[in-house]
Amino acid sequence: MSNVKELLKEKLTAEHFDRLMAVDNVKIHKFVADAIELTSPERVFVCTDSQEDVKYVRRMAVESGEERSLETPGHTYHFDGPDDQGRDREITKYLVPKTETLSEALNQIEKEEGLVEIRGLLKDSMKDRTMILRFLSLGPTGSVFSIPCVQATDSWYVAHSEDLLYRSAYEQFRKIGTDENVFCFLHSAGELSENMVSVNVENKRVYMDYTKDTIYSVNTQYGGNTMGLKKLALRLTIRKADREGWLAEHMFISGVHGPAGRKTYLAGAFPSACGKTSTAMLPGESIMGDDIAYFRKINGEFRAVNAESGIFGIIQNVTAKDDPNIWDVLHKPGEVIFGNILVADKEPYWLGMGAETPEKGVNFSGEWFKGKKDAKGKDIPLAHKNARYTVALKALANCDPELNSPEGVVLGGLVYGGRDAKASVPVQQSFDWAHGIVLYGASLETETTFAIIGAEGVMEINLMSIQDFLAIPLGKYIQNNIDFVKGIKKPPLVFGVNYFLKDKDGKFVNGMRDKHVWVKWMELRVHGEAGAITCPTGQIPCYDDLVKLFKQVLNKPYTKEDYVKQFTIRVAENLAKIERVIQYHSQNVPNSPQIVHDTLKATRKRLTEAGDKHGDYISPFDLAH
Ligand code: GTP
Ligand code: SPV
Ligand code: MN
Repeated sequence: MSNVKELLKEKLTAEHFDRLMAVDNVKIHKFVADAIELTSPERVFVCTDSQEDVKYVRRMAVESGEERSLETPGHTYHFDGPDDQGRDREITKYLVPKTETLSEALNQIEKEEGLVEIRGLLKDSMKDRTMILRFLSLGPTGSVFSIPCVQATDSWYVAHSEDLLYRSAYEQFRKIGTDENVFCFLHSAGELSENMVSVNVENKRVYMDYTKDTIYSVNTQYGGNTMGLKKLALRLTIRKADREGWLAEHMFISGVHGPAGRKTYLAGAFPSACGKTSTAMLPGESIMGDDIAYFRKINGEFRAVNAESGIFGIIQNVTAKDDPNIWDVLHKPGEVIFGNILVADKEPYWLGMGAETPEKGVNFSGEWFKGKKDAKGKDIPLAHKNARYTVALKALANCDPELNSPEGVVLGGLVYGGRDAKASVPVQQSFDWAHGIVLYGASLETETTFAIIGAEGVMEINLMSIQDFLAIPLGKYIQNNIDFVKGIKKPPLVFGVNYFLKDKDGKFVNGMRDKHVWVKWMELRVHGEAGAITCPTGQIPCYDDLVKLFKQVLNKPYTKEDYVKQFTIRVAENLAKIERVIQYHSQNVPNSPQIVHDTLKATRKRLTEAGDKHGDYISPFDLAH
């Protein structure tokens, strides 16, 4: 590029050129000039933090046809194409320079080859369209946690969603240094159909140039593939956190209320569609975040912020009874974007909403009617399982007041959980920090879900629920977690949960709301106010405490039969799982820390010994003495 400023001056109107120049940063100017040269937009809209600009983006999302209005004021809906309904692992790749190697477990392509490919796909992609430029912050603005990000996109829907999900930071950008590094995201939805969905699905690509902290995304609209600040940024952030000595995690943060007005913050990692939002959304507790958390050590404390400020949440099974907080937001005037739901008479419907649903309407497949089949002859459901809603956290009555606090909150506990039908008990606490990181985090085994394109229900190891986003050696990442609490006065306790344990007949052993009891138990444990029974994989709750908590939290009786069914240690299933984890680490994590191997072997020994003594299924009552 000959002269960046000249090119920008030529392509932008005077007003928007001035807006961009007010952000005096070399990387941004170069990125925008290159993006314009590559994609050839008709015009460039530099979005500031002003209400006027934000309203304009919102209006254009509807005028462009990417979103349509629903009956309730402020509510809109958007569809992604039938093959664009979730994150797509296969087409998401790291651009790796010839001189470097990246863990084989990570999807990658040689950098020059990948750049040629994706830049070829982006060439002239914005002809006749507007390039929207947004300046946003990951983490609260004006904080040690903040990461400045620039999004360039031709999708008003993406720009609008990011307004609900992230902190607008144009004013912050005006203060950054000319050489400061920022994350840059370039997205084009590519060619669109009459229904305004990306049509070039075979050319869908998300390529990540971590050497430049720049990510390209094309021929897709689904949020997880397009909104730079969501999972695209997380890959870059994990590398940055690794360099700088902090942690970026796929975790919710929630303020759990304890006795006498006490509030204890918990953070938790679950793979996609395995329980983060549902846990963070528990009625009566306060929600600080539901997907991405950053942790730093500040003055010997373990402090956490939410990278985001909104929710892109799964709407399937959201009911008035189980999820009153979000139900309320989804039914009253205010800004909500529904994605991939069913619309009939300008009202939204979804799977498992606990209400009657219409026989026909419009969904991601176009006009829909009950019994409609796809090209392969499979029934098309009324809405996609991965249908989602997008709202700002501040729209929720129970949004945590510390959401934008620059120093974040002190964490009392960490939780790991996956979809494990067979082995893990519903809730347990580790013996210590490293034990929990290894046995509940680095050993997390889970079923694949509808949030990711591909087969559902396949068991896989998903380290700390973050494996899709890890761009550093897996063993290094585990070690960083283990080391993180050095110098922390009161490290968080570590818990493992499993909301998806099933009985012999394939039925879940717990109800949807039981998790509320588990988090209340954790809250008490953090303050030493509940007992526990030692079992081979950790410490489980005592029956009497659960009786009290079920009564207090859910006003439900809790029988000894419930307890035995849920907390019986399934020795053979746990041993089989440990074997798979041991094998996984020895095959796929060449630099897995020694403590991982030691902890897994010690667990195997504990399980074997307990099995020899008590048999294959150990009632928790047998462990109590
Ligand atoms: P991402 O946004 O993809 O990262 O997912 P998430 O971890 O936030 O998942 P979420 O909490 O939205 O839960 C996903 C699915 O799990 C929903 O379809 C819920 O209905 C289901 N689910 C949540 N909790 C439970 C539970 O306790 N039991 C059962 N059986 N299903 C649950
Ligand atoms: C996930 O898949 O973990 C999500 C949704 O939170 S996405 O935006 O697709 O990443
Ligand atoms: Mn997620």
